[in-house]
Amino acid sequence: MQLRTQGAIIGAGPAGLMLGALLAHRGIDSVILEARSRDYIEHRIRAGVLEQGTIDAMDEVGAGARMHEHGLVHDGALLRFAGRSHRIDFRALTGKAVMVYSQHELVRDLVAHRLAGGAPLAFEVDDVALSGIETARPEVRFRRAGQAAALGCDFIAGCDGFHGVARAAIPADRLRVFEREYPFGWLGILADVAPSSHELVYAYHDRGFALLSMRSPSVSRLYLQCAPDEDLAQWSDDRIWAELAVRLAADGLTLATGPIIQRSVTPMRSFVAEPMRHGRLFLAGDAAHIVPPTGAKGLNLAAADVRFLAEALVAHYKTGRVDLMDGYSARCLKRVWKAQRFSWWMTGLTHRFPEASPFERRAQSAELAYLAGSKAAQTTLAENYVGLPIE
Ligand code: FAS
Ligand code: PHB
Repeated sequence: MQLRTQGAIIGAGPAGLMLGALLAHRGIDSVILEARSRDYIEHRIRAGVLEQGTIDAMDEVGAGARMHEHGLVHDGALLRFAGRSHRIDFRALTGKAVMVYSQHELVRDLVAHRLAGGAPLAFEVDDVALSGIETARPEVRFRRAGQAAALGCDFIAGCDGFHGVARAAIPADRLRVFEREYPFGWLGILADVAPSSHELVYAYHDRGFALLSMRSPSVSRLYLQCAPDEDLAQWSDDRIWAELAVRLAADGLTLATGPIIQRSVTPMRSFVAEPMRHGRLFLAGDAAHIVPPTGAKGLNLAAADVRFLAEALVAHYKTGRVDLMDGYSARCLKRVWKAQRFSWWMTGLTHRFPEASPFERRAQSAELAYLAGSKAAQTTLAENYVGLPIE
């Protein structure tokens, strides 16, 4: 079956869905091809913090109603170490806030918005293959329900995440990869219990990092630093709660516990593939970069990429301009590398590195203490956390 569209989008995660919505909003048609089922992507628990730019994009396309209804606006977060909490007041330091709203809810909103608008979104496709990306007539071949199809298009957006196929379509000698593996991962849980703090708590402890986050006033999301290949079978509910209680202990906090309804281990890496464009193929989101989730940047970087890409494609179709397309990769990478630096710094500040020397441990403690007492240091953290201005 031969199909035709202006933009072929591979992947229905936040990047692909938001790109499709931004393009549709400006009258440009696209087809989104997703490997998984609708149910799977709408229940995949991942990120939880939205920057204002991501919120604005949801509002721009008209998919923000549920986000504003259920999202939790947070004016600050707590940094906890040596048994004490220190509040970083985002609103006072930057005039901005963030919103806690689960990625899978944002995906659900964008899927509903896409389907309501009648734009094509194909689930459970497989054997996706790109061709002609160095020509003016690129093509995406795929199979769905046993039927082979070919989608002719003007452009392909590789929004298929770190393990997708789009990045691999760029010749290896044209791609430069930068990466760092961390000697730990995060054991994450979703628990049916009210959060023990109204704001996120990032905790450094000699036993390792812990994060208290949330999804609603009655559902908590918590993480603890673990080995990158941690065996979840070794972690009973009681053991998880006991370890979180030790690492998050401070100021007499009592950690409320409850039924754990989801658990996973996420390895930690920093990764950037340059450039983010090759011919008619544009990479966006995790297909091009991965950050350690400590800075809550992954989802928000994906949103920024596709806002830039949508702007470039709209300018091309409406005015014939190609400069924004030609400048897409450089513009994204400026933001990506600042987010990489912040995420790497935030991870280094709050995690226990097994190979750290006694000197490095003292220096880490001193940096935490300096941050606790310095408005300038807290402003630096806050302006990166709430999201740097779009350039
Ligand atoms: P995604 O990976 O979300 O979406 C890619 C989509 O492409 C998927 O739906 C996939 O099924 C599809 N796909 C893949 N290959 C395909 C193919 N060949 N054909 C068609 N479709 C294909 N970020 C945070 O900020 N905070 C967090 O706590 C956090 N936790 C995370 C936990 C995990 C386990 C992972 C993997 C990531 C986490 N992230 C977190 C980062 C995450 O939120 C990403 O930044 C975000 O999902 C990026 O969105 P996309 O670029 O759309 O990629
Ligand atoms: C989350 O709520 O899942 C979350 C929040 C902040 C982070 C990472 C994850 O830095």
